Amino acid sequence: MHDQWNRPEDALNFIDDFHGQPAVHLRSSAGDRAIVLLHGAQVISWIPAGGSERLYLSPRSAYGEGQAVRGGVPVIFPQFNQRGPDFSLPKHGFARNYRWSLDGVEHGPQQADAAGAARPVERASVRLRLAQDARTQALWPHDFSLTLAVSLQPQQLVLALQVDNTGTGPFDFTAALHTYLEVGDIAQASVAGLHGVRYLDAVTGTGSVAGDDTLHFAGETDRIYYEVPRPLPLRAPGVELEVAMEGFRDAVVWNPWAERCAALPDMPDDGYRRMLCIEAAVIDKPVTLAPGDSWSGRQLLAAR
Ligand code: TA6
Repeated sequence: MHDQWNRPEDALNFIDDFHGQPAVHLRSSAGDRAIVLLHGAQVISWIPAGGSERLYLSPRSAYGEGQAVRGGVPVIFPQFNQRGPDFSLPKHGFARNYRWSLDGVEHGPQQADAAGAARPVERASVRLRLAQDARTQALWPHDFSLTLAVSLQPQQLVLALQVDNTGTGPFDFTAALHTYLEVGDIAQASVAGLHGVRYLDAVTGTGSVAGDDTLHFAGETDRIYYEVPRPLPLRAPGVELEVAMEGFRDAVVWNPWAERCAALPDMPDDGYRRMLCIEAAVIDKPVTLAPGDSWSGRQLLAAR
């Protein structure tokens, strides 16, 4: 399992506390920084070198066993929202609600400088893992291994999710990286690259094909874009970001707007103004995994 990765114990050097939760702090030599909670394997901060925070994290989020953190990058598995394969599962599955284990860290070939002092490295990565236990079996009777590798690169954050079927029967799943991005002012934000992409408007329940290339925001938005063929550039005041994905065929764009946001107990009433979710997802066609098979998908966030 640990190939080029260092042993999990090495990662303990990078662990600190964040709202009472163990969190891995990654830093590259160029000065890029990220924080990843063991809870949910949730990235809750990404600051490219010389830049500002790119992820939105609610100041009213809960932190604790069985709870979902509101912001950063929640990992959604084995079901997106209530959209298949199993309606009895909790909304958005269970992966975001539990603490994952540390599977390894990658912190470069040589860490010490001439004086023997530790120095940060060009790339920094952490890998976390979740497998079935009594709690997951009670909700979803399958054996699985879920691995999230978080790689901090110059001006880029790469999240790679792998699902392995470690059991004796097949299973289906839908999944997402439910990425909350900081946009400063949602009324001035836009997402491009959508022309000709088929989508479901989950607010109205209607399907359509995007006529415009660029989506602007003036109210509640909850859309699932199917088979997205190209990266999606996000623009907002002080924000230029490209959101790309591999393996994940679908993308979700979500902002709850004022009324729904006010109804969320873990969001400030005006929190919707600063956030936009652009999610890498696999929803339309659930993935079926035979025993021994695996699936993987990546979301790549590049600061411009
Ligand atoms: O990805 C969009 C969505 O499915 C919305 O419908 C909205 O409910 C959102 O996820 C957040 O869900 P949560 O369970 O985290 O409140």
